Amino acid sequence: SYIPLTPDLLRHWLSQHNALSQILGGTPPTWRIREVSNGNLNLVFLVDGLTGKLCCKQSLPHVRVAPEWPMPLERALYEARYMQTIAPYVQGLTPQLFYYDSDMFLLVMENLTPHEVLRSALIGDRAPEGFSSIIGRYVAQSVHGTSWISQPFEKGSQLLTEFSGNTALTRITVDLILTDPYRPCDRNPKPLPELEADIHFLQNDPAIHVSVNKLQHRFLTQKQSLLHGDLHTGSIMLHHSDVRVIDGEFALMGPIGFDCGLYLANLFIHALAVPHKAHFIQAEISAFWHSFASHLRELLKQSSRGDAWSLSLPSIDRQKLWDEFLHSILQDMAGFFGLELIRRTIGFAQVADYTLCPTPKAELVARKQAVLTGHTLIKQAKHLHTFDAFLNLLAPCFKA
Ligand code: SR1
Ligand code: MG
Repeated sequence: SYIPLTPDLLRHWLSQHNALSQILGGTPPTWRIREVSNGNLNLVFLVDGLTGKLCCKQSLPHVRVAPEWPMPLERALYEARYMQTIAPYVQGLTPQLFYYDSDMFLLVMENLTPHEVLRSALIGDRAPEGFSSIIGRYVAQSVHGTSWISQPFEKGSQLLTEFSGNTALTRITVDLILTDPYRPCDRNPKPLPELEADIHFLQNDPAIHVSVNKLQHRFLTQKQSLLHGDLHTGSIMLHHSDVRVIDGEFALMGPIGFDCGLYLANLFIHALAVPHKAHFIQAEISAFWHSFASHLRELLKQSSRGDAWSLSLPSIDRQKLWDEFLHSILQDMAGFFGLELIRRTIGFAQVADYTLCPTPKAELVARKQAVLTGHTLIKQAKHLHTFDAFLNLLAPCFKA
């Protein structure tokens, strides 16, 4: 039965699991076990043995960084399901899952040392160019493989069933990303005094509330594909060109643009915090979209098993269908990008990138740009027709 692990309890648990003990090699007392939890929610341990190593991740019955906030344990089950579901499509871009214990809510997976979390690599200026092309491919492959276009509708219905119970983490997203920043809420941290007017505006502007309401509705109703659901720069690890997406516990069926928008917004915040890296980040943002769009088009070309888009079309009409699909993803991406920018700047779960600002004044400028750009994107998303138009809305920050 469930008990939160300590290094010694984990040592004992691993010693009871032959296949895992064999990966580690040597005897249990020789295993080096370190707790390295640094996300908001879970316990994470790295285990080094004589011949192999493992990463063990366990749910806690509360939010790790806010113990007074209870949280159901089942998120580990959804993470395991997500990893198993998308592994066949994404060709090695996730860690290997070795074992899931449904009583302990414990995942045992590939230990990715010497990989580094992308956010830390960006902060330490160690991220190599071009990682976003790989993320673009990952999103294209994972959302295409789990869509209604690539598989019989019975499989899509099964995914809806398997992931619709992930309500506790979807509730976090609904509250933290789609609602709290736009209303007074105890979870929102006390803002810098100079941001109070910007926040007051966000919380009282009916025009932005109309757009946010529409994005809430799209998030909850557009069950296009299986999403990662929390694809930010802390959910990616890399070592040179080996890039892996981790932490799929927020997985749900939803609008494809949500994964795209969250990822790009987190990259963009890095550029706001470190303006001299604006060109590097702008290139990554473009690389993501071009890779995503070209991989998705290629996969759509090969799709033949879906019950959506099952009728053959003359080439010109097929192209038009794909253009319209990408266009709607672009618009969703822009809207969710705006929401993510705002919540990471004024909401409960902020990001470490802002600590790179050299002075309080520079941090204020970066945060104001994030709120303003987020606001603009949320309102303008529905009017965007091209990726260049999306980039143009970011351009004032890249030029600053
Ligand atoms: C209470 S959890 C806060 C945030 O951490 C996760 O990584 C998600 O981004 C969530 O919104
Ligand atoms: Mg996470």
